[in-house]
Amino acid sequence: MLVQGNEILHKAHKEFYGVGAFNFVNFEMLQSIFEAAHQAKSPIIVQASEGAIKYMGIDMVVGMVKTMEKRYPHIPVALHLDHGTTFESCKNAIEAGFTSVMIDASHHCFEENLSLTKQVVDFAHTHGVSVEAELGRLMGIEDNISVDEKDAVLVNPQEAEIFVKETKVDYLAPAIGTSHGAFKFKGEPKLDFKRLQEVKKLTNIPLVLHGASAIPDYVREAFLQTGGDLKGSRGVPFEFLQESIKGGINKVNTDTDLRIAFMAAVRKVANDDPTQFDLRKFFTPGMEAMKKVIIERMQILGSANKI
Ligand code: PGH
Ligand code: CA
Ligand code: ZN
Repeated sequence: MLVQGNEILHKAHKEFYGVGAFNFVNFEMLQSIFEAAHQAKSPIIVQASEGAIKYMGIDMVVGMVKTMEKRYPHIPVALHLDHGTTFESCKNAIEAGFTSVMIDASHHCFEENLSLTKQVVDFAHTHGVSVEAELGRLMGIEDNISVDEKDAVLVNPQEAEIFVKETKVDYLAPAIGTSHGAFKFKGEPKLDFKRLQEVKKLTNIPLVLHGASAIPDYVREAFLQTGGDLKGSRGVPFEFLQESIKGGINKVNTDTDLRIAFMAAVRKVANDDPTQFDLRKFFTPGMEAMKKVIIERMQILGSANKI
């Protein structure tokens, strides 16, 4: 059932678990996410970035999700715009049928981020759609980074409190040291859990972790074994994901893990049988590989068996 983001995340917030927000760029990813949710009995958020919307067309994005939610009516699902950059982009998504949008204005100054977020919230709430915003910059932090440097890139908890009060945003992504993609940390992984707890205490709303892919060893290995190159890749360890959830994270954004798992399986078919050109022979194992990663994640985040 297609529901607004709040419906899924308020429950997660109250019961202290995390819900995977999985990016998709095609039917295969979407199908894997729904099938995993079905098997793990988990609610889901499916999200499309502006790039993904450009790639598929917004009518296709919404059409596919509406078909899937009919196919799996027992699964609570929200359709979310990931990293919306403008008011128009959020408005288009809302009018097309998205039930949740992110306005990402965190690269602007605090006042501009606040006023743009407020504008999106005012519009979204009159349409029954939930809104996510971001504070701070997504960036790895290292042990030897100074307090000043940390303060320059990570969320400021006092600002977060003001921001949430003034904008009435539904959920917030506080930067605590993660980044997008396969190369999140140069040395040992490090996140600012104290800052996270502080933000949770002062805002008391669902919080979002971006750049939350773990790149589990078996996924990296599968990619490397096919001749792929991911040298130096490092994700957010599972223990860190669980620690984040204890600190108040409820929406856990995941894209990279799915891409690597899928492409490792596709590469394997290509290597094993150079004569193969039936797309389904590549994509079926790709979907199986993604599904495994997603189910494992649902168990780790605590959203499994919540429906
Ligand atoms: C993400 C995805 N999407 O908004 O934050 O992060 O690259 O870690 O999957 P990953
Ligand atoms: Ca941002
Ligand atoms: Zn993100």
